[in-house]
Amino acid sequence: VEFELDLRSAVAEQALEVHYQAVVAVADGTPRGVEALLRWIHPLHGPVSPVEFVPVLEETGLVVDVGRWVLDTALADLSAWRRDGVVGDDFVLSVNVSPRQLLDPYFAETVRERLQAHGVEGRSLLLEITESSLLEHDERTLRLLESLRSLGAGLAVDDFGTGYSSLSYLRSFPVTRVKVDRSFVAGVNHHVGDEAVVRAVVAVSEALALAVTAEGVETEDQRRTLQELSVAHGQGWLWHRAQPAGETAAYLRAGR
Ligand code: G
Ligand code: G
Ligand code: MN
Ligand code: NA
Repeated sequence: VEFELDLRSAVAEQALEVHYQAVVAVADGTPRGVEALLRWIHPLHGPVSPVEFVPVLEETGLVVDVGRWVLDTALADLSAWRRDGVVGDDFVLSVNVSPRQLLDPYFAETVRERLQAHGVEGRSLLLEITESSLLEHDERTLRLLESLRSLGAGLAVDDFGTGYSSLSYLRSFPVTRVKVDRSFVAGVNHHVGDEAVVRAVVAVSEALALAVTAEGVETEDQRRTLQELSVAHGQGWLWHRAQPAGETAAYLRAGR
């Protein structure tokens, strides 16, 4: 309860921050985009992981307002980077969307309106949804995802492979990208099963014309294997840890 109160005041006092992790070409490390990641710097406890507080945002419904703020902040940063020549027109901003946000009847309208306000085309935005969002799939979710697609936005399934019935979701929902969960990337050179999963995800994605991003790439060995497996995009500490907008801009500039 105290945690929840702290979180409520953090939201009220704008103590949350949006940091960014680069998404790069696996082949040569060229930045292709960033993922916006929420951070909470607690006045006493220091940085608190979103793994701990995003569920609380979800339960309290705060995630709807916070999510809107993340989207707005990230689009403002993208727009500034474009203006300053830090990134080109084909650079893509990824924003995480929680299951609760997909139940917000104004979500698609918010996205449309925020894109317009910042002068960003839909195709420059990738919305990351979890498998569990699709688990609660119904006609309404499907229509929402279709309206997001009609804005031009991409849709990625986050943490892919950690849920279940994943393959049928890829066919039933209008997703454009799959993010291979970092647990598979971690073992890709040492566990035959992990390599097989990545290989299978790439094969299915090719068949369904979906793009693939590998998460949690930490070593050159992993990078090389992912390149051999034809994974085009990657994220991870090998290239870049999430940082505030200013530091991220410097990274992006240097990597062009
Ligand atoms: O950076 P990492 O520890 O930073 O993120 C942990 C988890 O928190 C990830 O699964 C990520 O999807 C989630 N997360 C980070 N930022 C956001 C956000 O803005 N909205 C939602 N819904 N989840 C987020
Ligand atoms: O949305 P999502 O679950 O994908 O958020 C990304 C999470 O993965 C964040 O918690 C982020 O800090 C974390 N992360 C990003 N790169 C790496 C990495 O190379 N290794 C590990 N262990 N975690 C990472
Ligand atoms: Mn994500
Ligand atoms: Na993920």
